Amino acid sequence: MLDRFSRRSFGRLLGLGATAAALPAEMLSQGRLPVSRVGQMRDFPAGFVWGSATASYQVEGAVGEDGRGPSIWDTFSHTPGKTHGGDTGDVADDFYHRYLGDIRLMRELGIKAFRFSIAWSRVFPNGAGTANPKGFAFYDRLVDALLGAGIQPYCTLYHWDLPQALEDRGGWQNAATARLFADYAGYAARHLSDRVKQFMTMNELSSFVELGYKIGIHAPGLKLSQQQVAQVAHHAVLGHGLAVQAIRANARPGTKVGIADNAVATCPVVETQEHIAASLHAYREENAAYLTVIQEGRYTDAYLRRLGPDAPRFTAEELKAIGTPLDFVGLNVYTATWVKADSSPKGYQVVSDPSSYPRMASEWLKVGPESLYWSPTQARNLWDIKEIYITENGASSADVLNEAGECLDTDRVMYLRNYLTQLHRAVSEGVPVKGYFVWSLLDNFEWADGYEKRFGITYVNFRTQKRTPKLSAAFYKAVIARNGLA
Ligand code: GBH
Repeated sequence: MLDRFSRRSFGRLLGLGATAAALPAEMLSQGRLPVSRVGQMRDFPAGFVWGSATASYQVEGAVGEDGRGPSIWDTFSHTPGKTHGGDTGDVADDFYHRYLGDIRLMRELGIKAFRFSIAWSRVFPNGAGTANPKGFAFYDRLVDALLGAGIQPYCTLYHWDLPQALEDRGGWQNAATARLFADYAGYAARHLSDRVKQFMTMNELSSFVELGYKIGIHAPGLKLSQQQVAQVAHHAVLGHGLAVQAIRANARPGTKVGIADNAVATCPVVETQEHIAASLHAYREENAAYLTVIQEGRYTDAYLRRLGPDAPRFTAEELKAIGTPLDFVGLNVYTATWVKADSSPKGYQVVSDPSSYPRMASEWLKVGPESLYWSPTQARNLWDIKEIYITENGASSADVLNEAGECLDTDRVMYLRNYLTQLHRAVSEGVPVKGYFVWSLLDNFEWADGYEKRFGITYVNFRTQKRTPKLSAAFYKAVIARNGLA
């Protein structure tokens, strides 16, 4: 048992801060704090899930094989002027044929879990109706190979590649899409849940709703009115909720259901009580149309007031479905949104960063490691979430192979090290983050940016399909091997 003095210095050594240092010794000894030996101050808890993530259209290629139907991203990427250099996902990383090699790559890095997504139009080429077993069989093979390599499969059901046949009937503007999504999700759960234990309904709802239907820079490339966009967002969260229910109704007992949401990661400009309180309030309001309604089963008053006549139309029954409790929440975290307290009725202000703010290779990717502390912390504090995963985190670099054939992406390593340090801070304080998925295993089709922006920890030569692990892969391998930072 530690005395009061040594408890305090022990706590300080562990970087636990004044609160933890003042905690009773029995909490430390009962292992309720993830304390470990001095010298291993940045350990993660035993069993922490170190993973990597990809998405169907970004890696698979093989768009015409085994009865796959077209998706909105085939249409969009083949429309002149929509993607960088006219790039498409026709071949991408050819993962459809090379997945065994890529699994070996993961194994070599010690990666313990792989987050992939299913292309809806491989399973239901027209979005609905009769399933296409030949298309679905790819995911059977993939899951079996992952398990054979000791890698846990985490399956996302929708990563933006809506079957074109459904877009032709209004896509997410049509509530029928939400119901058909649930049918497809139930089918996937029925056929995979003997082996897949973790499902995520959708990836980044605000991205596909707003980039696809409001700004028009992603598929299907529409610029709808505020009212129409609010309705699309409502159908997206409804599709999520109905899918949660369909997965539960069809999956084996013990299957866990969550989401991979890119909640706006509000961070206090300065870590004082007033700014922290403002940023917590901002987290709830800035995410009102997505994670907040999913967690609370209702839209916030401020959200409905702000939209006024443009607010979505909904029923009480729909809200109930949307709020179906989840087993875990997945957060995609890339960048920080800085918030300060102010005296407006809202009580907070989202700060516009100066033009000097540091960025990675993508213009939008402003560096904010604190987001990986604050996003899961805010979500836990607001909704008492019991299980959180970081379902994506990563960065684009201007990667090149040097004469020795290496890719020394020191900036990505710096980015990852700083973000993981902040994640460790959250875990040390008891925020229940169970795992982390780096985006991405491979350079891949970066949506409207085509192959111009690279997010992989593995360099891909898109002409030859040769894979070269980058310096960041060596870094990640070391993190996994020691279950923590140095
Ligand atoms: C995630 O999106 C996606 O889940 C993943 O598929 C993607 O490859 C990865 O991250 C890296 O981008 O052109 O300025 O309007 C992250 C959210 C959505 C952020 C698209 C950038 C375009 C911003 N991204 N957004 S802008």
